[in-house]
Formats: sequence, structure tokens, C-alpha cells
Amino acid sequence: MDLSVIRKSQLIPFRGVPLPNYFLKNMEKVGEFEADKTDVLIATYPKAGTTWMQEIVDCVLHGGDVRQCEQSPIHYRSPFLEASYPGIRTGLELLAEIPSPKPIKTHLPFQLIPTSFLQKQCKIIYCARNAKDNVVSSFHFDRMSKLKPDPGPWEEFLQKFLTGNVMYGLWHDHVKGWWEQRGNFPILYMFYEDMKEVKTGVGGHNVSDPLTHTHCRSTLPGQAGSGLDIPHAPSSTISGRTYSHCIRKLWNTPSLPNWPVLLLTKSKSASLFHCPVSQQDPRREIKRVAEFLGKELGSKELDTIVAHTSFNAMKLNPMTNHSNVPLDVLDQRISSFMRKGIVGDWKTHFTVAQNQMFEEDYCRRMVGSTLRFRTELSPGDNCLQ
Ligand code: PPS
Repeated sequence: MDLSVIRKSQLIPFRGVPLPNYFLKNMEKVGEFEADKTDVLIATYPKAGTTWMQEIVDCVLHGGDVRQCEQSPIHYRSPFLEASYPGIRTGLELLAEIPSPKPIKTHLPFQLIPTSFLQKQCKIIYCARNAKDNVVSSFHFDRMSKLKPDPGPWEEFLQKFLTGNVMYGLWHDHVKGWWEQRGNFPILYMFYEDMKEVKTGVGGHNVSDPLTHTHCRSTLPGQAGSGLDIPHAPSSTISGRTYSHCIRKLWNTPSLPNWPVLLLTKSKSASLFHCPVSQQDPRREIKRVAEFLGKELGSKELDTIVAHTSFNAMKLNPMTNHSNVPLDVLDQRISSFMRKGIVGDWKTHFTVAQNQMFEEDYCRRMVGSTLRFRTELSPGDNCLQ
């Protein structure tokens, strides 16, 4: 690595998507990349939990033998497809060095991924994170990355994010673009929030404002994490609770016992109760990944992967915490790569006015989409480990 040539990048549109100027001359080759049919593409908008998913997939591909994943840093085991920075080996060069099946990282929107992934029906895992936490995480990363454009103050960065004047463009287009393709190709669409959640008994989780259809998702039998529209779910009543504004909307779908109860409170936050699905937690989500990849993992292997990919373990692990990347590239004295790893950190950044402006913009951009996010988890559901 030649550190003397490290410079912040500028954003240049590539087929309408802002990419670092350094990437552009490499994009033709990226488009021609020949994936092996066993390769697994991990696609995300930046800072949505990519590294977490890369580590999980690598562990799963190694059948839960996590020692195999401790041999080298994650960016060698799971190269970043389109990465091309001066003085640093490109993603394509790194990919050429490792055998398939390999987990490949990309932040490209659906329309820019190499067609070989689609022609060969490669398995693709898209991991999405709610926009508010996503922008906060991006802000802190851009503060410490010597390769990304300067984010400026928080207020200014938030504006850039909302106008798509950031790497890979608008978050909204990215998450929707992949969401719309999930039925057309083998795409497993995952949510960072589902991976963070640890549910303890009855109670369910909070979602916000189902009336405006923003930031809410339901978990229905067999469809946890599916982002199903709440208005399509049947509801039932819950006794002993007084809510000034309570929705008991019975939709046309035949009522099923124990389906989630949707209650809208005065504060316009809703709760799902008596959710019959088994606990949603990292273990459950990792199991989904393993099943999607056709890997049967025993209970012991799953537990090992859960522990190995927990936030604390990954923060301490030099193979995942990027501590081996020189400070001239990622200055972790400014902000840690494994920073907080929680749902809801946006609350410590957004002002009330910023939140309102963000939500208004969000509603406009996401109108018509069935994609739902949660911006917070119930107390106790945010797995801090
Ligand atoms: S990158 O640079 O785009 O590849 O970054 P990415 O890995 O997508 O996102 C980094 C954020 O993911 C958090 N992270 C985790 N959260 C929970 N559990 C685990 N194991 C984990 N690993 C990474 C990381 O802390 C960054 O989020 P923030 O909110 O900044 O802490």
C-alpha cells in the first residue's frame, strides 16, 4: 500500500449514480466481472451492516468453523467488488486471488451490478438499515475516512444525504431498487434491525406511525423480516389496555389466532403484541442466511457464529474491526469503525426539526413502496452485545 497517494475522493456521476472519481476508470471491468455461480453477493447501501453480514456469510460458508475466518481481515476474505483507490489493490485484484465460493461485497445499486451475478443466478443477500441510523453511521465514517469526501458538519451532511449528494446516491432509491427485484432473482432481503433484535416474551416491538405507512413493519407467521404491509394484516383486540386512539382494523383477510395486534397510541407509535413468530434475534437471522445458502448448520455451529459475529466480538477482532487498516486511510482515533452498532442512535443526532423534515422527505420518496423499516426497537430488544 502506497500511503503517499491517499487523497479524498470526489463524487462523479456514473450512469446517474455518484461514485468516487477513483472508481470510474475501473467500472467497465467491474461490469464484466465473471462471478462463479457459487459466489455470494452481499449488497448494501454503505454503513447498513455490510461487514457484519460479510462475516456471517463467511462463517456460514465455512460451516461454522470460525477459525477459518480468523486467517485474514474481512476485506481480503470478502473483497469489495468495485473498490479502486490509488495505492491500494482493487477489489477485482483481490477477488482474482481467492477461490469460490466467496462472499463478495458491493454497495452498487441493483442496476449497476455485473450481469454475470444475475445470469448465473448467484445468491444475493441485501442488508438494509433504517435511513436515520444509516445516515448517522455514514456521517461518522466519512469523518474518519481519508478516502471519502469531507462530510462537513452534521447539518450539512444530512442535507447531502437527503439530496443524494453522497456516495451511491439516494438511500431511498438504493433500498427500493433492490427490494423491487427480490422476487425476480435469488435475493434474500435482510434488515439490520431484525439482526439486532432480541425479543423477550410477550410485548412485541414498537413501530412508528402506521397510518402514514412510514417506518413500520409487521412480523407475521413465516414472514418475519418480510416487510409485509401492516394494513394487510388481520388484527385482534387486547384487553386491559386503554389507548385513546386504538386501531382494531379487521381487514378482509381471514383472521388467524395469535396474529399480531396493532395498537396505535396517542403518540402515534404502534406496538405489535402476541407476535407468534419465534424469537427474532441474530441466531434466527443467521439461520435464515444459512438456509438461504443451502447450508445445514447444527445448533452448536449456529451458537458459535452468533457469538463470533456479535458486536463486541467483532469490535475486538482485528480481522473485522479494520484496526489493520493504516490510520492514514481510516483514522479510528476520530471515530471507531465498530462505533456503536445499535438501533436508534439517530435520536442522539437529529433535532426535532431535522426529524420532521427527514420524515416529510421520507414519505414523499417512499410513497407507494411496500418496504417498511423500524427506527427503534423496544427497550430490551436492542442487543448491545
Ligand atoms: S461499510 O464501510 O459500508 O462496509 O460499513 P458497514 O459494515 O456497512 O456498517 C458499519 C456499521 O455496522 C455496525 N456493525 C455492527 N452492528 C451490530 N453488530 C455487529 N456485529 C456489527 N458489525 C458492524 C458498525 O458499528 C457500524 O454502525 P454504527 O452505527 O456506525 O456503529
